[in-house]
Amino acid sequence: MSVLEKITSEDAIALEDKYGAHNYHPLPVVLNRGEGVYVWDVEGKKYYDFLSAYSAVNQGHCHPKIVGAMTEQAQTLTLTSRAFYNDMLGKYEKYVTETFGFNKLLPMNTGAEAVETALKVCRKWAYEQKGIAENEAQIIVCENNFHGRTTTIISFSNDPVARKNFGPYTAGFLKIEYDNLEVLEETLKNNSNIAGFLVEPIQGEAGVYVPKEGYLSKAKALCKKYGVLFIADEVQTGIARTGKMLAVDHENVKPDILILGKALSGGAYPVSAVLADDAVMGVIRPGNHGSTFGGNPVAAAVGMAALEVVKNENLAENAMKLGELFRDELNKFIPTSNIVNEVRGKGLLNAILINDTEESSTAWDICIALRDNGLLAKPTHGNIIRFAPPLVMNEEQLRECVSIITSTLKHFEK
Ligand code: IF1
Repeated sequence: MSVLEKITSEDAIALEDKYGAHNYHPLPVVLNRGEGVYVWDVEGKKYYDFLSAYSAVNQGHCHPKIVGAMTEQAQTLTLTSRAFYNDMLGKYEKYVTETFGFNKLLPMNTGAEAVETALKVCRKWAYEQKGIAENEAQIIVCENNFHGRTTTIISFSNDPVARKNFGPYTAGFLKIEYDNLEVLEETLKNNSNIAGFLVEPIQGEAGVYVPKEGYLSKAKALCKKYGVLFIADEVQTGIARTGKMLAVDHENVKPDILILGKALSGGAYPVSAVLADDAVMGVIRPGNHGSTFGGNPVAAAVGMAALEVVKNENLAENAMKLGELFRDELNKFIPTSNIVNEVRGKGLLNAILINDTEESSTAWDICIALRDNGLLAKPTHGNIIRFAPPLVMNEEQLRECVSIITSTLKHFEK
C-alpha cells in the first residue's frame, strides 16, 4: 500500500489493530490534518481538539513559525550527536535558561527521559553535595502520580495497570499523600536520607487534581528547611497551560530542578529538558548521562520557536482568561444538570466529573457523542473528562465549544 493512498477511518483502525501493539485504547477517530485549534479526520470532518496531545500542542497544530523553524533546520543539519558541538544547542540553552531563570539546561527528548534525568541528578547531588551514604538516597513522590512509563518511573506509580508484572522495581522512593503538608514534613523529619521531593504542580492523570493554595510554596519551604531538592514535573502543566508560563509561578516558587517536555516543542518534535542551577547541575560530568538525539539542532530550533510563540502570542494570559470563562460557564450549567458534578482546573487544564461510577461507560459514551458533535476529548479514570484545548483558541471559539459540551451533556441527563 502506498503511503499516499487515501485510507478510510475503518481501514486505518484495522491496520493498527492488526499490526500495532495494543498499548492504547484510542477514541475511534482517525486524524490526518491539524491547524490551530482544529483537527480533521480522514473523511474530512473538522473537530475542535480538546486534548492537545495531552498538552503538547499548546501553540496550536502546525504553528507556521514552529514548522518553519523545524523545516529550515531540517534542511540544514539534523543530528550530530553530542560527540561534536552544533551551532544551535548553545543558543537554545541560553534562551531557555534565561526564560526560566536557571543557570543550566540538560536536553533530552521525552518527558519520561527528563524525569529520569532529574532523578539521576538528584541522587548524585545527594551523594556528592548533601553527603548521603552511597545507595541510601530516598526520593519522596506522591500517591496517584504520573511521571512517565520507564521501569524506574512505574516503580513508584500506584496505577496497577501501568505497574503490574513489570517488576522487579527500582528502590529508593517513598510515596506520600499529595496535597498534604503534614505528611511531607513528618516524612522529611523522620528520614535523614531524603534527597528530593518530586511533584506535579497539578496532578494530570489523577484527574486534574489542583492542590490547595499555598501547597507548592509551603512544600518548597519545607524542602529548603530540610535540605532536599524540590523537583517540579511541569511536563504537562508547564509552557502556559495553566495560565502562567509555569504552574509553580502561581505561587512564585522556583524549583531546584525543573522538568519540561511536551509543549516545549509545541508538539512538533520530541523535546524535553531539565533545568537547575550550577550547585545542582554541576554534579553531572562527561559520561554521566546523555542521549543520541538530546540537544539536536532541530530540537533546539523548534524549542526556541515554540517558546517565542508562547511569549509573542501571550498564550499564558489567554489561557488564564479563557480558563476562567470555561469554568464560569460550566459552573452556570452544573446546577441545572444531574450528569456533571464538578468542573475543576487552572488556566486551560480542566476536567469535569461525570455523575457515574468509575466502572461505568458514561464518560466514554459522552466523548463519543462529543466527537460526533465536532469536539475531541478523552476520559480519564472512567468518570472524569479532561478538557485542554490549544492555547491559541479565541473567546468566540471557546464559547462555541462550551455550547457543544453543554448541549451534548444534556442528552445524558438521568
Ligand atoms: C501516555 C496522563 C497526560 C506527564 C508528566 C511526565 C510525563 C507525562 C506530568 C511523561 C506524560 C502523558 C503521557 C500519556 C498520557 C499522559 C497523560 F494521562 F497519563 F496523565 F498528559 F495527562 N510527566 N503524560 O503527564 O512524558 O514520556 O510521555 O513524553 O500516553 O502515556 P512522555
